Amino acid sequence: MGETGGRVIVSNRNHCLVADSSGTLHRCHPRSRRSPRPVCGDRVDWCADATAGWIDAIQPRRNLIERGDFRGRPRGLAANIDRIVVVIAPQPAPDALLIDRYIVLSEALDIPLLVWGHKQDLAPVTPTAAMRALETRCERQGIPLLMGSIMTDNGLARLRTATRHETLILVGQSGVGKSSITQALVPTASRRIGEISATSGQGRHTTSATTWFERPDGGALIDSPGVRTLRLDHLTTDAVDAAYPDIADATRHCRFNDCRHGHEPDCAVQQGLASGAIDADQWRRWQRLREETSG
Ligand SMILES: Nc1nc2c(ncn2[C@@H]2O[C@H](COP(=O)(O)OP(=O)(O)OP(=O)(O)O)[C@@H](O)[C@H]2O)c(=O)[nH]1
Ligand SMILES: [Mg+2]
Ligand SMILES: [Zn+2]
Repeated sequence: MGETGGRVIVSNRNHCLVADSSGTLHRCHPRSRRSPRPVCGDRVDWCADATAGWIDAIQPRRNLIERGDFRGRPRGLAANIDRIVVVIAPQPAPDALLIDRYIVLSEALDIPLLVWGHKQDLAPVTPTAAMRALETRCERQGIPLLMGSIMTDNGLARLRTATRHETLILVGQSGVGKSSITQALVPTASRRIGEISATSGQGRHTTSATTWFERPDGGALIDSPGVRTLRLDHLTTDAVDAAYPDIADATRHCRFNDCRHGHEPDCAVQQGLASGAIDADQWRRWQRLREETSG
């Protein structure tokens, strides 16, 4: 029996779990070793008998989020996403370079991004300098930056409203609260995780697999495992420039086309750094990500 329109909700190395139209999970395998590997969020044609299931085809993707593996080769993480939600918290402290990596990814794929400042019950009364820099950055680049927590009533209401009917992927460091947010936005999530464990034979505490959940008010939410970094070797320097519009703009106003922005005369970047128009930390991160993506 063949079916269309299944949703891949988890994809492992050798199999994936497909939710059929009624939400029931089926463990499915690719037809062969060379078949393209489905990722979380894929729509697939699939079939199953009493003992096993197979993926016949992956339906065309609207987009595909990839990150570099340990050698920098792109690996699929999730597909068909409306918005990347970068979750940060006072604890563990935000990593500005990691946030920038997600901004670059969002520019490269043209997927809107939102920064969610979580665990506000733990936030200091006076925002840290890093937090203020992020606020300025988001404001200048039109990136929504919202805050809340699961400890306060309606703490996630702004996130829910700002992303109504969208398919979100929650990303960020381990322990910032992605799974807690998932649980708050999708009350059936823990039951679902139980079903996934039963079907795939794995238990879990911290999130170990990128997982799709239907949101009760429409749209979907993908919870992903926490990361330390996000390799972007497979992207181009254009995506980095798009994520740092102020710096990219300055580099176009240097006197020399091949300016290396060091000690050259009339370097617009050095002038911007001297006047404070360009943030020195941001400049170092731009250099680092340009280097990584130009190889
Ligand atoms: N104070 C406070 N703690 C929170 C809040 N939200 C979550 N936590 C706690 O933060 C810890 C980590 O939460 P998780 O949701 O597991 O974090 P995660 O981002 O899914 O972590 P990984 O799966 O490892 O990536 C847990 O102990 C939560 O109870 C919050 O709003 N305020
Ligand atoms: Mg988690
Ligand atoms: Zn220059």
